[in-house]
Amino acid sequence: MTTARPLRLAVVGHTNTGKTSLLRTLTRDPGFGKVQDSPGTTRRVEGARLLIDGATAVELYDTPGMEDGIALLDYMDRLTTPGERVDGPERIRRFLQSPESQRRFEQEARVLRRLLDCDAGLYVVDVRDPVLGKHKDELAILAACGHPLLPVLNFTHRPEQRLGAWREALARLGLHAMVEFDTVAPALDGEAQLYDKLALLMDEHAGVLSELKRDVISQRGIRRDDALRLIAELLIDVAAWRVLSEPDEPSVQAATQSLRRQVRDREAACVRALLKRYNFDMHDFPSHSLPLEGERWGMDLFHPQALKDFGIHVGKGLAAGAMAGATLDVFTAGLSLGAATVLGAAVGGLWQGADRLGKRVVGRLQGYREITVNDAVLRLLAMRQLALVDALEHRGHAAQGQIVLDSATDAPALSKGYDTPSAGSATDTLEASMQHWRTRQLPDALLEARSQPQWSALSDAFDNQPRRKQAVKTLASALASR
Ligand SMILES: Nc1nc2c(ncn2[C@@H]2O[C@H](COP(=O)(O)OP(=O)(O)OP(=O)(O)O)[C@@H](O)[C@H]2O)c(=O)[nH]1
Ligand SMILES: [Mg+2]
Repeated sequence: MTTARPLRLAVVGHTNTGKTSLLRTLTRDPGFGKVQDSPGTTRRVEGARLLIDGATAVELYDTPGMEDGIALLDYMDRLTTPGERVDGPERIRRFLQSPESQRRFEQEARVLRRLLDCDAGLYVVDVRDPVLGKHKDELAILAACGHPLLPVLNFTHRPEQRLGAWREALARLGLHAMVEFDTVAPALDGEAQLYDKLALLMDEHAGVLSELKRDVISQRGIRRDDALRLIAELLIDVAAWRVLSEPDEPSVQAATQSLRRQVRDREAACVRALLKRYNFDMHDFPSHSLPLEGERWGMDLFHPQALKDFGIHVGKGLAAGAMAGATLDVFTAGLSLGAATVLGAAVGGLWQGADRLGKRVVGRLQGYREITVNDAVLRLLAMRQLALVDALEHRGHAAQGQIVLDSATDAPALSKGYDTPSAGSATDTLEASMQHWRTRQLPDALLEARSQPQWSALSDAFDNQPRRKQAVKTLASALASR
C-alpha cells in the first residue's frame, strides 16, 4: 500500500512553460488553475492530489514561473562573502532570510520555499526556447535546494523544438534523467514514463511511484473498456431500431426524417458520454454539440459525403439524397392491419404483440414500409466513435484547441488544432480497425440486432434481456480487437 505520507512534488520552471498545464494533464482536471499563453499566469502556489484507491499517493504543487534567474543568482552571490564555502541549501536559506525575498524576488522565494518543502521537483521546460543564461541560472538555483529535479520536456512535438540542445545543457548541469512529456498531446505511456524516471531519482519512493504507474495503466484500460461498451450500446440500439410508415411517399419521407433525428440524437448522447468518461466536455468538441443536419454535412451521419469521407463505399441507390442512409423494406412480419395506430412507432411494440398473437401472424402489414438504418451508416457510426476515443486517449487535459475528427480516408483520426501526437502504435491500431469497419462484414452481434427490434433502447418496447447484454459485450470486444 501507499506510504503513510504522500510523496510531495513541486512543479517548477521558467514562466509560461506549461507548469499548470502539466498539473491539469496529470490530474486529468481541465479546470485546475489558470492557463494562459502569457508569462506570470500562476501567481500563487496551488496544490492537487493524485489518489490511488481513494487515498492520496502524491501531492503536486503548482508554482509561479521563475522570471529573472540571472538577477537572483547575482543577488545570492552577494549574500556570501568571497572565499566562503557555502553549500546549495545554505545559500537558499540565506536568500529566504534576506530582505529581497520579500520584495523583488518574492515570487521566486515562493517557488523555492515550496520546493524545499517537497521531496522532489518536476522542472518543466519549453523545448522551443533556446537554452539561455537565465535558464541555466534558474536551474542552478533550483538544484541548490538539494532535492532531486526531473526535467519534463514540454512542446516536444513542435517542429521548432530544440531537444538536443536542452538534453546537452541539462546534462552539463548534472541532470541526466529527463522525460519527454507533451502536456497537450502526451504519449499514451507518458505518465508511466514520468513515474518510472522519477523512481530512478528517489528509490525511497519507488514503491508508491510504481503503484501509481500501475494505477494509471489500469485506469486507462478500464476507461477504454467503458468507452467501447458505450459504442457497442450505441451500435446495437441503432442497428435494432426501426420505424414503420405507410407506403405513400410523404409518409415515408416523414418517417425517415424521424428515424434520422432519433439516430443523430442517439449518437450525440454517446459522444457526450464518451467525453464525460474521459473528463472532457462538449466545449472540447463543439462541432458535435448539435445533432447536425443539412448544410453541415461534414458531421451529418446521413449525408453520403460523410460516408465517402470515411472511405465507406456507398452503392448508387444509397447516395440518393433524401433516403441516404436509410433502408426501406416492405414490412414482412407483424400484426393485423388493424395496427394502423402503430404507424411510425417502434416495431418493438409490434413484436411483443406478435408474440402474443403467435409468430404465425406474418405478412399482414405488407403494404407498410419498415425503415432502418443501413449498414453504411452503422460503419460510419462505429468509425466516428472509435476515432473520437482515439482522439480522447491522446488528448491532455491541458489542451485548449478543439477536437476535430479528421475524416480523410487514409489519415487516422486525430485531433487537430494543437500538436499532433507521435505516430505511435496506437494510431496504427486505429487505422487497422478503421479499415476493418470500412470493408469487412459487420460483426455478428450487430447482424443479430437487426432482427431484434426490442434490443433498441430507442424503442418503447426496449428490453435489455440477457441476450442483448451478451451481444453488447461481444460487440465491445470485437471493437477492441479489430
Ligand atoms: N501546444 C502546446 N501548448 C502548450 C503545452 N503546454 C502548455 N501549452 C500552452 O502554453 C501556455 C502556457 O501554459 P501554462 O500551463 O499556463 O504555463 P505555466 O508554466 O503554468 O505559466 P505561468 O504560470 O505563467 O508560469 C498555454 O497557452 C498553454 O495552452 C503543450 O504541451 N503543447
Ligand atoms: Mg501556471
